[in-house]
Amino acid sequence: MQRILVTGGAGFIGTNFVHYVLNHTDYQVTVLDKLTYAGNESSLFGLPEKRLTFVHGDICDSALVDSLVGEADAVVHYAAESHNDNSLSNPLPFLETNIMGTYVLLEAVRKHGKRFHHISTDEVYGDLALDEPQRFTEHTPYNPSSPYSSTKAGSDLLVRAWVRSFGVEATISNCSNNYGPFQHVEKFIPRQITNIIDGVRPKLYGSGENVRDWIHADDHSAAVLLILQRGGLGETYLIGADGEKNNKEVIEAILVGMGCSADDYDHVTDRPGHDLRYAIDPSKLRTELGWTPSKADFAAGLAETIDWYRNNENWWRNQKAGTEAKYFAAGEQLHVPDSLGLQLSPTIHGQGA
Ligand code: NAD
Ligand code: TDX
Repeated sequence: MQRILVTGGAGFIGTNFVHYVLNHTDYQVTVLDKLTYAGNESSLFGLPEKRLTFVHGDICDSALVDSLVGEADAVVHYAAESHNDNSLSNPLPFLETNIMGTYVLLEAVRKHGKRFHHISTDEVYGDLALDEPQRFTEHTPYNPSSPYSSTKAGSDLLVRAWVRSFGVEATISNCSNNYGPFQHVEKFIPRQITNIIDGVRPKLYGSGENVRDWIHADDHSAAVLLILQRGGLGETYLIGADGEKNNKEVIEAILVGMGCSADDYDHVTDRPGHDLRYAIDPSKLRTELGWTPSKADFAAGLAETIDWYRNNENWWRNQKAGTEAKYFAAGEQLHVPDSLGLQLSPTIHGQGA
């Protein structure tokens, strides 16, 4: 393998993957990215220019995709509309990019006979009860809840159909919640870190009992590279680092890690259809491909991530006001879950949700 085409390489996880590949292989990388509100070309600045080509374009542009796929040996497909809350207010771009964009890529790899790796999410499996002992496996039935996760599920099924019907050489990975540097401030962890930097209280949806299975983006990248190099064609691999935590625990850890009191946050309106719990059983990846996470210490990874946002304000500052305005326009309000029996508390510096 000489050249890989990375779609969505200016987004959070794609960027981390491009950094990882350039640091750990001798591959050439071409990034294809539309630079939506979530893409940031500056995340790729400073990487070796001789090994990295950036193409500004849309994965739905079949002529462009055809020519870039023709020049590559393999495609790793990260590009997507990725935020559940946005999919609730405007689902259409999710159908266009996640479904149609994946279709365009599949037709190109089919035509050119190229290796394809599709990046997906654990959310395709729906959610689990808090006390459910079985975690998600490659055999869990699909049961997506949101417009976002249903379009990701649809894209996975397209990949499987192109493998079976046309013999496309593809693999799929479904990963749990990522955290680390370069994540847009709309997402849970960076939103709270940057709120605290701005003197605004963090915002917890509902009661905060919802559980996410956190993995550092570098561990995700290492797993994807391994699957690309050694994964069985047509196979699906679940990626997770045994990192289950509820949202309340995470918000408290961020507050304490930033020198604030653990209860200095607001409960706000819950997300409609909010999935209760995700949890990955990564046994197949561990036993068949020998993957192990090297950044599974969440406290250490979180401290590193807090430092990154403190030291890179120029990277996130111009996303922040627009993101908070979007939450406000979507109707986010202070809300105390009945079960907590708490009083509403004022926000730091008088700023509300
Ligand atoms: P992100 O929103 O940060 O980045 C998405 C990138 O795709 C952006 O750079 C954007 O400009 C680009 N893009 C969007 N539409 C495009 C189009 N039509 N053509 C070309 N580029 C386009 O997303 P992320 O969090 O980095 O997620 C990347 C992938 O990983 C997605 O497929 C997502 O479903 C999957 N995933 C994410 C997580 C997570 O925790 N964030 C977990 C599991 C899987
Ligand atoms: O301000 C917030 N307060 C809050 O309590 C935000 C933004 C989120 N939350 C909650 C909702 C979720 O339970 O935190 C949890 C994580 O939220 P997100 O960061 O929006 O992630 P999630 O909805 O779990 O989806 C993520 O993981 C799976 C990614 O955004 C998806 O792209 C990926 O597929």
